Amino acid sequence: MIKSNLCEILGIKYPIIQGGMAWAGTAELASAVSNAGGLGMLGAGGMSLTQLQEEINKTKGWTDRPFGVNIYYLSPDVEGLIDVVIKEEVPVLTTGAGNPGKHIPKLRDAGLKVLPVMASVALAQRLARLAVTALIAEGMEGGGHVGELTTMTILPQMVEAVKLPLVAAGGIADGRGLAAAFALGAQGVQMGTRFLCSEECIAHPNFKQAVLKAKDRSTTITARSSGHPVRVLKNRLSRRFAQMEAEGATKEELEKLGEGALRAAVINGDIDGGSLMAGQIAGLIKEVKPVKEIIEEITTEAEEIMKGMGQLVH
Ligand code: TUI
Repeated sequence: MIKSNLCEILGIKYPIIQGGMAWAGTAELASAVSNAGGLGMLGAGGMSLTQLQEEINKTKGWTDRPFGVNIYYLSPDVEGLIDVVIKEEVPVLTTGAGNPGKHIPKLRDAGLKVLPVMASVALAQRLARLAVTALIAEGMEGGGHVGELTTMTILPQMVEAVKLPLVAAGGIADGRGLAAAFALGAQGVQMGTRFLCSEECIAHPNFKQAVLKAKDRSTTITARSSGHPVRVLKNRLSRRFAQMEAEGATKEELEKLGEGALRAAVINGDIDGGSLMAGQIAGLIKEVKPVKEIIEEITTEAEEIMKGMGQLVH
């Protein structure tokens, strides 16, 4: 059985965290992941305070295991969302697309375990000094908001730079990815795209089918020039982004083009005009499966790979 320090720290069976996907990371998915032994996450990006409250209530009703909330730092009311998380005594918080530094003391005082998602070493070092629980190192293979480094390069550099448990994210969807993450020095993984294609995820079937149909080169990065690059499956919207950027569109014009597009993809299944956020590993995902099967297959496969690797040592 695969186990690591991360399991002890978070009180989970398997060292697998579900990416806190906006719109797709609802109570249905988060509770399924937690019930299957991973750490389920509610993606608060796009949620109002009341919606987050409702999703927390539902998750608590559907699982007795630990779960967390992901706060997207470009959300309009980050403070309000954090206050809901603290009031509800949610055990774990992850952050994305920004520097959570100013909130760390308050979150730690409230007893929360905080795992910021980081895409570069410098900010990770600053946060490590504020005594966060662990760091999630995310490579640009991942879906949605991304940095510039790959998982293969950011992980060992972060291992050298901080003395904290690390979680690998970006480009991981099977046991090979989990084993590779351990080899690079991580204590576990975070996966988004793989869980998007689970039975329990409420994402529209059109979106899931688009991921299943994806090949290795089916994703692209949009809106790089806005300062908020986002990895998506190529479609009409991504081509429109590329065209507008080539024509020198402003940050505001690009932001306007992206408004409501993630909701359109996840909820309405608009595969032409929606923002189909997904990682480069989409090409490996061939089937929508129950969360429990996904987790058990990945951990069993990683275990076999890691045992097999011993045979290479002479
Ligand atoms: O957050 C993510 N991925 C996301 S969030 C998201 S929601 C969304 N909705 C509409 C439009 C766009 C996105 C979809 N995907 N990943 C974690 C992550 N964080 N990747 C990179 C970073 C990051 C970037 C900059 C972390 C910190 C940071 O700091 C900048 C600073 O303030 O110094």
